Amino acid sequence: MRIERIEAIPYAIPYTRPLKFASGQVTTADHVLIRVYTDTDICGIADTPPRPYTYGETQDSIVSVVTKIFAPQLIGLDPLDRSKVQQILRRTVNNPTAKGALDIALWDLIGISLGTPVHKLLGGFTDSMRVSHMLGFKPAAELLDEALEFRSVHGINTFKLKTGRRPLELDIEACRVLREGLGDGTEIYLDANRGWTANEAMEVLNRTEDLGLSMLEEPCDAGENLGRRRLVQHSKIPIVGDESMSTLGDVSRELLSGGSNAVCIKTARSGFTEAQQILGLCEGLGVDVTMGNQIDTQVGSLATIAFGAAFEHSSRRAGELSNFLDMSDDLLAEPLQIVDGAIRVRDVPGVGAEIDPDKLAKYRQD
Ligand code: MUC
Ligand code: MG
Repeated sequence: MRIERIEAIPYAIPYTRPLKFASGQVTTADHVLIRVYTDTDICGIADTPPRPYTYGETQDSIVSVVTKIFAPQLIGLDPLDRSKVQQILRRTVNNPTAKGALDIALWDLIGISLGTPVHKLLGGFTDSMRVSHMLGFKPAAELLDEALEFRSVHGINTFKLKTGRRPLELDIEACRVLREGLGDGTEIYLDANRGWTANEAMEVLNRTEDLGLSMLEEPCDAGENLGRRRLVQHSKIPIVGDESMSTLGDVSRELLSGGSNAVCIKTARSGFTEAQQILGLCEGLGVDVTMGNQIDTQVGSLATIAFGAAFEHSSRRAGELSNFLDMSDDLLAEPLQIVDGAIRVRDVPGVGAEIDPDKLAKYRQD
């Protein structure tokens, strides 16, 4: 089997519930659908979310790097030669979601060619993942209404609250209102997307100590080395690295230097191959992981589920898998279902992201 052709299709689907956070906001999913075709007519699929404020990628840059830099080097290769593919992708710096999507599309077509679901090829640990829902910036009362709705309608009992606002009281108040309204049996953790300084984050942790928060993600810029290390040393809850550690090298550097002591794994930027290496590193070091969300579509969320469910270490915690519900539509032919707070893997060959051709025709921008 040889890679014959690679497509990068820009498309745009509006959000019904735009998400705002400390580093940016999304109102439309201006993503890129990647399709890798082989000489056997098998095609692998993946989604890329451009996040200029996180990785410097845009919809145009993703289309360009995939079609002009990566496709010419990958065409003709056997998709099973995954290390060769990785070597080629690594030769170009940055562009993490473009690389991640190419890797996922290759795993997808390998799974299809073997007639095997990718979650089984990767590890086959379980067949579903508990769901954590991400709450964007909103007044505290609206946050609580959204969380209560997601808990009663979808059975979701874990929430990641976007924080990193100033004055700090805004987020402290939101934490308090959520805890009081949701009760002690609901997991709540925070993601500041580098919005605070390390000292501000310390103050928030001190002032929310009684609220039973479980983790704090990217409290400040990881470049604030000493402050961040001090925070990690003094915090009673794990300090999770997300955008400060988008490669295996970054993860090892941040863990070893004490910049974080838990890791958010995102298949959108690491693909399955590097995500597996990061997971192994974390497991070996005794570091917790969360399966994160790049504000993914259903196509992207399905990839996170396939990976997260494949291993014990990645399926322990609830994965961030529900923000596709904030979109007005999606490309997936058969919508994802959250039942009793969990999503099942697709028991079909590959990752299982079958695209609805009419929806793609409607939303594509090229
Ligand atoms: C997160 O965990 O930081 C924010 C932007 C994005 O693409 O993903 C997030 C969620
Ligand atoms: Mg994050």
